[in-house]
Amino acid sequence: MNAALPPAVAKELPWPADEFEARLRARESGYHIHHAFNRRLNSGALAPFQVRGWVANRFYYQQAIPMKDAAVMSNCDDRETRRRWALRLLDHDGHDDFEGANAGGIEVWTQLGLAVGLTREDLWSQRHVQPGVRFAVDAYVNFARRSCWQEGVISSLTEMFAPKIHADRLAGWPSHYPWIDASGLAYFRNRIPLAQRDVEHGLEVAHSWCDTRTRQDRALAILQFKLDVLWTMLDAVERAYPDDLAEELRP
Ligand code: AHQ
Repeated sequence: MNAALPPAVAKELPWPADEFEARLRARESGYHIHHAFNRRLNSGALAPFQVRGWVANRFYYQQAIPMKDAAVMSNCDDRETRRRWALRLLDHDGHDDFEGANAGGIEVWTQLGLAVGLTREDLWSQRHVQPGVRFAVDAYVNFARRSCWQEGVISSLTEMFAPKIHADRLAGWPSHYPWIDASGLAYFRNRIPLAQRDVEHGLEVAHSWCDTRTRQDRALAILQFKLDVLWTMLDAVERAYPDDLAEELRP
């Protein structure tokens, strides 16, 4: 706080960049890595049907990401930003021959689905998607459609916290879930460097856009909205797949 200015003026000044970023990063405490369902998932406490339920529901999020990113692009009048942002769509939808390393993250997530015992149709039919997951993901896509591109970019900054959650899966799943073929974990391995690249771009935009305290506060509110999207998804998945779910209802 700037002591030389009257409090009413000082509290309207933007925080210095490092303090603003520290406040963004402090929201990690609300990241879905701390959700009870994720803690059970990454500690090996879940049964195969519960892992399958999570994979099938997260597929709905993954397949929505390119539509969210296209919405951000559609609002963006800056070619330099579009050139960088376009990489995100290719990362998920694939490019060139769409084979192997060019297949894209949605296809690699499909491989995770097959590795946990789901069929391609289980995923692409969306038959396992829970209402709460659908509503949370759709809220994210619609946010990107109706927001300025800068706020759309800021909403992706939950990925500041993603490398840790991917690393937890890579470290724990092979021993916790030996029934899952290790090749199915490729998505998590692939995503870590991409998340780091994307966060670098997202923070550049956040710092240049948030040149007032009002915009900095707005950025924190947007990040909280996206944290709530991810948290709500796990609430819905946790509720859908209790330990005592009847056998015939298990994915
Ligand atoms: O696999 C994930 C991914 O492709 C993205 C894109 C990014 C965005 O644009 O909002 N966020 C994101 C995330 C992915 N995986 C999540 C996970 O827990 O595996 C984390 C999620 C995120 O932190 O926003």
